[in-house]
Amino acid sequence: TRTPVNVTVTGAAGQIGYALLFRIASGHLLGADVPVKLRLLEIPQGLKAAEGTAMELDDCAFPLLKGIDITDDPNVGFAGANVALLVGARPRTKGMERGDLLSANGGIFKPQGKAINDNAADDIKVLVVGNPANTNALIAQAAAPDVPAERFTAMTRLDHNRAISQLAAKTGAAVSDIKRLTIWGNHSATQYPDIFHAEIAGKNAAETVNDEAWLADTFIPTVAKRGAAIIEARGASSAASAANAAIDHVHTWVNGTAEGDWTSMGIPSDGSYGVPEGLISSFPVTTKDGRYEIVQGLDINEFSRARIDASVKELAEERDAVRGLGLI
Ligand code: NAX
Repeated sequence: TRTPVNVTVTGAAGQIGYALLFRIASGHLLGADVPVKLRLLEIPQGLKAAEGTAMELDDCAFPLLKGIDITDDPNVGFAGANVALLVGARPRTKGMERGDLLSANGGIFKPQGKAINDNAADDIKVLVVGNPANTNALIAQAAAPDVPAERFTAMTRLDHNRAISQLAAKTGAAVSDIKRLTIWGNHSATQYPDIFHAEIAGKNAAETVNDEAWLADTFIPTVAKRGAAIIEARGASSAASAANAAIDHVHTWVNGTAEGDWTSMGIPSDGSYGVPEGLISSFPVTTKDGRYEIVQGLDINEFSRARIDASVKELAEERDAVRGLGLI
């Protein structure tokens, strides 16, 4: 029998946590044959609700779930962790400036990065979901000098999935026929969903759509502002779809992309496509054997270049701001 994989989830008592934990425990994160141990990391006020969720997890009698620990101590929460999903974050509240937001999250992600550095397993893989996800990932990574930098990733898979769904709706294609879509840049309103290399049932997506006005004025803003539209409709931010994207991100990272396809992940740049080295930016990646590689050699047209550059500029500004605050 296989040794269970230790999966740590922060913000476990939150709404994404509630949508995420049951799918991890039922085998959707790593595979239907992979036993898991869950570690739920919360702040003290969240512990009781996390215990309630753990009771419900028990009540599912999931065959793959080999244990649940609950803690408010990051050193305990990340001890022996193979996979860490950093979901808990400090949301922007009314009147909060960007600097306040970045420093509040620095107060979470810097100590968590250090706790990962000091306690996690050697093969640790980290996904940051909590916003601002890319820069929070950068802060955690900087606090974990002994962990290879490429193990720190940020979630743009929800944006990726949203873009596939919008493109399918526009063209009448099945979502499963859409391949090679890319989200570039920051998980923010500046993100750039790129269909110039995407394929719909083997045909180029941009040529199939053949409508640059739709692309610029409908598709891109709909994908970028989808989070706000969900809040408007649901009265609460995306939770099940965000949890689903976190499952997809890690599952793809661990189990590989399909032949001929790729996915989008926020990862430390190696300088590819003119994105300054070290920024955690979304790229097209293929994955295999638990590793990812940036898809190389794509032609970037002027339309795409301007939008990638704008999002990357925002990432550089966030990095400079957290550097100024002494967080990296
Ligand atoms: P909730 O407010 O429902 O839950 C957050 C939980 O985190 C709370 O239970 C809180 O007690 C806990 N928490 C706070 N600080 C913590 C710490 N230091 N250690 C451990 N736990 C801590 O938020 P939810 O809707 O679950 O969203 C979580 C995060 O995901 C937010 O930052 C949100 O902005 C972000 N999102 C990111 C998305 C992405 O695509 N990257 C999309 C969905 C979501 O908006």
